[in-house]
Amino acid sequence: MSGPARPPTADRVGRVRPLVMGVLNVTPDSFSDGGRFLDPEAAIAHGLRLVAEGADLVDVGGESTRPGASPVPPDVERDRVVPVVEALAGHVRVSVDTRHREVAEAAVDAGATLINDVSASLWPVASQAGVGWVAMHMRGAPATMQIDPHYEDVVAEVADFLAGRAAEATEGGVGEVWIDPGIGFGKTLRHNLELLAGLRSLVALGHPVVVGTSRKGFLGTLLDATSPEDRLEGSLATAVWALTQGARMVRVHDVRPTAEAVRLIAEEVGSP
Ligand code: HH2
Repeated sequence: MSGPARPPTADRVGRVRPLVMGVLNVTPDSFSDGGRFLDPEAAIAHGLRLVAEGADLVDVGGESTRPGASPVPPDVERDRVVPVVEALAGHVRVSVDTRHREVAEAAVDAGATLINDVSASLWPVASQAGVGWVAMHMRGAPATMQIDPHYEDVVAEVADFLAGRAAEATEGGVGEVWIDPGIGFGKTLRHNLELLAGLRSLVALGHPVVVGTSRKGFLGTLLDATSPEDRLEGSLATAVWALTQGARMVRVHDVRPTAEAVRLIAEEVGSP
């Protein structure tokens, strides 16, 4: 069983419009929406709301990967995501946000057609199932990744890592490979900014780039916004920045304003 894979939407001059991936965390502890959608009915209702607001994909996750988060046993994670994926897959393209093979496999069986993989290791599952794969860069593991991350040249190191994983996956038969710099995953504020400034180096690798800055802590630091809900302006500004640098998809909590901003820059400002 697989969900309807929406074809890329071309704008009126025939270019492919960037995509908006809506975040749906079926967890008690995600940094922004944790605890709000642990009940499957609430999660499904929110997923449908994201679709109505303009999400091209809904990204369903059952384990928080925020800095310091404790790992979740894969069977618990699987039981959280599967009913939600199953219910949403008939309405929208669904991705599963996981670093566990068994969860990815179960979600694909339930209708997910994209594996959003913060461990950048699950391409064999995508290859086997004939679905897409997102390789995200993370330094270390969520529990410890923010303890003094260090790079000589963060943009070059992240680009090298993603190029390697994407090449492996492509050779391994994955037809749709996305790459993601993993904003906030084992990175300081400066690393995050350098990656955003250097996004074109990732775009130049030739794989579609997805970027997730939505409501993240570095925006709180920069804009003095303690609560994740107060980071909309920073989330929108960085999403638009990423798209103007060539990213093809943004992963966001605030779907309606982002979808409006995307439409505005892709269809109006970008093609007068
Ligand atoms: N960020 C988060 C989770 N998954 N996947 C990709 N591809 N890119 C990202 O930047 C990314 C991601 C973290 O955000 P969130 O899911 O809202 O929080 P939590 O990990 O606490 O559930």
